[in-house]
Amino acid sequence: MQRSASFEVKVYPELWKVLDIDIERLDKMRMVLGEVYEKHFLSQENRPKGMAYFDWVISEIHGGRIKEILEAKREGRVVVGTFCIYIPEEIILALDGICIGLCAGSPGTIPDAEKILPRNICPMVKSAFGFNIAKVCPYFQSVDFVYGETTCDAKKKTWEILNEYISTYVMEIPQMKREHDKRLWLEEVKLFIEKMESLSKKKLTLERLLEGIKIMNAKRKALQRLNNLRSFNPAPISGKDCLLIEQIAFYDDPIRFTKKVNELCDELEEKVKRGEGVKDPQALRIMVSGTPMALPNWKLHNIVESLGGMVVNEESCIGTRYFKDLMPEDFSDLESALKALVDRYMKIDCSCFTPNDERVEQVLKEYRDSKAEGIIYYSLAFCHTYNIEAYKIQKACEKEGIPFLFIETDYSPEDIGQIQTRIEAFFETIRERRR
Ligand code: BJ8
Repeated sequence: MQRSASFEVKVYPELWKVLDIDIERLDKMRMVLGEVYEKHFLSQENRPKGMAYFDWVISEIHGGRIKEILEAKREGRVVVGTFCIYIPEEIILALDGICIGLCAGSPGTIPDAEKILPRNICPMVKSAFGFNIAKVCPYFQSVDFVYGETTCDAKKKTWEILNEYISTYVMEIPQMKREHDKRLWLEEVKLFIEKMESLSKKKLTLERLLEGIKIMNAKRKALQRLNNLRSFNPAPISGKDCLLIEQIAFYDDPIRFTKKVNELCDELEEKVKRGEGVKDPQALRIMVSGTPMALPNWKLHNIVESLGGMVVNEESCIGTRYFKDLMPEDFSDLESALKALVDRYMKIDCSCFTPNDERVEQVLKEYRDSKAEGIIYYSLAFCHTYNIEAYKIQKACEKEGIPFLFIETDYSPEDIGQIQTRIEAFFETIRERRR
């Protein structure tokens, strides 16, 4: 095993062997991850002290958390791998399970996937699939099964093939939000409960569900608190660090994660009181809107912040779409709690829905709340729904006089220079407005 520079993503060869990991390859990947992390995260100036916990989480990404998960499995807890924020985590937690959002943000596993999947589909789907077939993700190797969904064509057809490698269940997500669509989804949620009950050998009760709801509400409130602090100028934390926390939210222990995010927010509130920020108050404030950026996809944030901008909001599933809506906590029976759960999840404004006009309103609201000065609309290549929906968002931005830039990209570094040039020109238009 090689050693990286000063920041090291820890090695766990014995554990990896038990999990049937391609050890040599994972070792190379963790070296690259360590170098990239050191370069882009640890080099930032005025970084809050509370980020030390999240640095530790990354250093333990291939072992520490895996050990916790395997220990939980030994206690009979069910571990579910997911790829979408429509999978109701409250239910998994209520039945004592663990929910892990699986890795899907690396270009390194795409060539593996392209041996089986077509090249011209979303890089997130290919990356995730590649992680599994190349056996380089300790999380994939640890989950009991994967719960996929029918949100987009690339995903739903890939699940059929993924099921040949790892047990994959699919939840049907309606594509409209009429009353009968909600009824259909409630039935799907009930099938999910049945599946979880049979594996966990536990029965979902109202009390259990309320426990799950409270854990998730606390986690979402902590993330809301963090996001709200970015609206101050100067912002007390960088966009890169916030994106990292939003990514870690999908696999860390939820109770510990919530505590650490709140501790970080305590520190940031003090910084705000003292008027301290991570960058000059003149830094351009940019909101990012669009497709999720799965770990370790930091490409756009790196470009924006290396050019002197500051990302102040992610209108994305790895961002506000995950935490903007809470659940009520007072129910008299399980059925009404499940109906409220359906209502909460149907507020997610993913572009796979039609019509999806509430997203337009939400983007404008988040733009105002975050005190951004321009929107970069981010779409992964071949994501048809987000790509097409850019038209409506752009039109709304033009009407409101909001500077708007559309970027369609994948995980490769090849277009970084071109994106930099476009963002520099975009920054210049924002500076013009300031004059
Ligand atoms: S709720 S955004 S997490 S589906 S995989 S749709 S990028 S082509 S991720 Fe998503 Fe759930 Fe919606 Fe959110 Fe496009 Fe790629 Fe499909 Fe994607």
